[in-house]
Amino acid sequence: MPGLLERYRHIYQLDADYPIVSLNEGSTPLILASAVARHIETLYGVKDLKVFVKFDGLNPTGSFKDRGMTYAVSQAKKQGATHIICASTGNTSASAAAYGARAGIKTLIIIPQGKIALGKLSQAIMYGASIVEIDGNFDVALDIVRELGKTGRVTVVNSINPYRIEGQKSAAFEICDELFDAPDYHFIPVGNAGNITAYWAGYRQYHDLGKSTKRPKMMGYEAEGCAAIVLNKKIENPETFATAIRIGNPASWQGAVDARDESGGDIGMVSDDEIASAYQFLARNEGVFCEPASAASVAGLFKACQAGQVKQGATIACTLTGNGLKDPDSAIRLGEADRATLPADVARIQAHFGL
Ligand code: AN7
Repeated sequence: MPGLLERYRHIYQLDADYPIVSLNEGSTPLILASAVARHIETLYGVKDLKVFVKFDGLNPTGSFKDRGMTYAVSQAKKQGATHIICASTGNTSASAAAYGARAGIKTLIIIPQGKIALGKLSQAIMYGASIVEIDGNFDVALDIVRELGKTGRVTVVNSINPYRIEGQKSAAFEICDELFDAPDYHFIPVGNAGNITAYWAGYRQYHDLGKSTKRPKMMGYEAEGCAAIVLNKKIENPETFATAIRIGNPASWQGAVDARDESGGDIGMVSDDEIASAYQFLARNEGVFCEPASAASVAGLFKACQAGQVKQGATIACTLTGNGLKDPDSAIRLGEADRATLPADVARIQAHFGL
């Protein structure tokens, strides 16, 4: 498959000479999650759900950020930018650095020190970005990026750049194309709230174009320790082990509220324990290894079913925003490891496995 700007060129209406910077992002699998549906029926009695996970962790840099970055960096290139800059909890910086490298544009990154999953940091290093770690959280880093953007010498590629949201809409197009209609509910993690804003714009646009008969209820989930939108106040010291969504003052706050209200959906919060348990459930029962923040969507689905918010027989899409390999530390810390160290001896190993 070509990248998403090529795939949806008719919607993005790009000129023939538009300089697309692509790593063939998008077209990620929409995987039927029948173990999730069975679990919900057993625990909460909601029957006949068709649950799909949109595994955006299978993008070129391992997260959904590539969908927006292909467009933001293409546009930066078109405008002759020499530098792009972003604040990040990790995935945006990995993606920006990759597309920057591909475009021949220098990438500058500001990240909270010690709060970036190892895989993401390794990506930014390998792609050759210039990295500054600060003694401050993502929200502080984004404020600094906004200030540096005002110099006019760098192009900001955080989701305050409208091309990011435009590119990320494509995930909603793909889901509708594959299901031949929109789902009834869409569950998604919420950090800076760009992605929920983008999906809602995508679902609206497809509906307006007559490509779907309905629009889903948008169900967004923040981590409990940084639930700014749910609590309707900025969180000064956001905390969660799902570092990707460790954000206390979401830039697209209003977009998330509009998505919720216009779709008749909800923004809720899930605890670190609920996130960790969905994270494990997906790996052990579906064979899908996403990163912790991504599992907030499925944790939210469990919670909404328990609360009676989901109708029997519904079609449900859950975005899994990032790849589990991004954060090996969390996997090794939280996975229920069945591990042993034994001598290299057939009999001993046979006995250990009970064969
Ligand atoms: C895996 O990389 O904000 O609500 O700087 O990496 O659109 O912010 C990451 C966010 C969910 C939240 N899941 O999406 C960044 C950054 C994963 C993420 C989110 C992020 P938004």
